[in-house]
Amino acid sequence: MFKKVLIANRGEIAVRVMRTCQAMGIQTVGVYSEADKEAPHVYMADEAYLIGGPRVAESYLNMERIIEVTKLTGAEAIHPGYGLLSENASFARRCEEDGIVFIGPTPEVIARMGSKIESRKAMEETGVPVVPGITYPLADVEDAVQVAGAMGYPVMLKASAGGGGIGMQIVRSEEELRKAFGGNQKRATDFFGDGAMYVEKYVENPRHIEIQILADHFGNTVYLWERECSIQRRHQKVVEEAPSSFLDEETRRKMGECAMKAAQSLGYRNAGTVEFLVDEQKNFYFLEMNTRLQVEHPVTEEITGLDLVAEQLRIAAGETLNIEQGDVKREGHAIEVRIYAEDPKTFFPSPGKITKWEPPLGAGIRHEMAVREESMVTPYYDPMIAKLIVKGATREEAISVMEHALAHYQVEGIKTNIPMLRDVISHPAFLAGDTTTNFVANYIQSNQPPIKK
Ligand code: MV4
Repeated sequence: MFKKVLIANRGEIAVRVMRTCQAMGIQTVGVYSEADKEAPHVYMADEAYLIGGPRVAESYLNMERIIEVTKLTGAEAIHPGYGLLSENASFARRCEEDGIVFIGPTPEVIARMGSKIESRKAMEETGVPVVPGITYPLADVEDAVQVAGAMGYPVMLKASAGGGGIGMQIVRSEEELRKAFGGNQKRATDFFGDGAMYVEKYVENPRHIEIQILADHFGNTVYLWERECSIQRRHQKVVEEAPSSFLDEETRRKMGECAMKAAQSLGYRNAGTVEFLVDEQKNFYFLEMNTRLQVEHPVTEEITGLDLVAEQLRIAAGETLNIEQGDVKREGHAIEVRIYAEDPKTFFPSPGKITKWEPPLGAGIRHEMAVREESMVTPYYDPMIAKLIVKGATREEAISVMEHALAHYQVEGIKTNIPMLRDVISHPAFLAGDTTTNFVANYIQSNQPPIKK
C-alpha cells in the first residue's frame, strides 16, 4: 500500500479522502489556494502546500505545481477527488510520465469516455443498449435534418463533449432543429473547444439510474448496485438514493451485468459509474460513463458497507479485488441531499461567513462537509458545501430520518437550499417513488422564478 498520497482537491471530498487515508495509515498531502488557507482540508492533512491563487485555474487545476508538490513530498499517488482534474486525461498522462500513480483509470480510457460519441460507439460494439441515435459527428445542419427525419421526432440534440446540459436541446420538429443546431454547436465549441454534435431519440420522462462498479488491474469486476439520481435541477443533482425503488431484481441484474461488460471491454480499472436512462417501461439505455469517484458515492457505501475510497486506493496500489459479486450486500435504504449555499428564491450562490453551523446528529445520519462555524463561503468554488446522508431499514424510514434531520439543520449567515430540499423530501410524489427527471419542474413550487412586479 502507498505510504503517502496527495489529494488534489478541496472541500468535502478532500476531507472524505483524507479520512480513509488516515484510517489506512497513509500519510496525506493537502494542497490549497490563497482562498483556502483556513479550510478544513488544510488542517486535516499531515502536510499542506499553497499552490496558487484563489481561482481554480491558478491552483487546483495547476498541473505543474501539483506534480511539483507530489515530487517534493515524496507522495506516490494522487487522488483527484471529483471535478477539477479527476477526468483530465492529460493530467493522468502527466502523472504516468512522472512515475506517479493517478488514482483512476488509464488516460486512454478517460479520453475515450470523455467523448459521448466515442463512448456510445464503444458500448454499441460491446452490446450494451444505447439510446437509439448516431455514433458519428453530424457534418452540418442538413445532415442533422436528414438523420432526425429518418429517426422521427422528438429527438435530443447533444454535444459530444457536453456536460451540465450545455449544447443539449430537445427538438420536436425540423423547424426547431434548424433553429437549434447552430447555437448549440457554438456553445459546445465555446465551452468545450469541441463542436461535435449528434442526435438521439428523445426518451420521455426518464429516470437517471447509474451503476457503481469496481474493477482491478486483473480484469476482476463487481457492480455495487444502483443509485437513482433523477431529482435534478438544471442538471444539478439534488437528491440521490440507493437502491432505486423503481427497479425490479431482473432489471437491476441486467443493468449491473451491462455495466460490468462495459468496464471489462474498456479495460477499465478503479471505481467507475455507468449512467443509464430508464424509460417508463423499464427499458434502459447507456448514457455516459463517469471515470471518477462521484459526489453521491456515500449512498452506495451505506447500503453495501464498503468504503469506496479504500477500494480505489487498494486497486490503484495493484491489489486484487477482494470482493466477489455474490458477497456484495445490499442492506437498507440510503438517501443523500446536497446542501448548496444558494438563495432558495433566486438560486444564485450565497457567499458569506457562516455564523451558525449546527448539523443534526442521531442514528442513521451521516455528514460529509468541509465547513464549520466562522467558515467563509467564497464565490470561487462550487456552492455545494455539505452533503447529508441518511440510512433506514426501509425507504419510508430513511425519508422520515431525512425529514427530521433537515428540519433540525441550523445554518445562519448564508442562505441554503434546505427549504427546497424539505419540499422535495416531504412531497407525496417523492414518497410514492415518482422520482423522474421532471420531478422538480412538475412538483416543486420553489423552482419557479420569482414573480416580477
Ligand atoms: C436525454 C434525455 C432524454 N432523452 N437523452 C440530461 C443530462 C445529460 N447527461 C443527459 N440528459 C438527458 N438526456 C435522451 N435521448 C433526458 C435527459 C435529461 C435528464 C437526464 C438525467 C437526469 C435529469 C435530466 C433532466 C433533463 C433531461
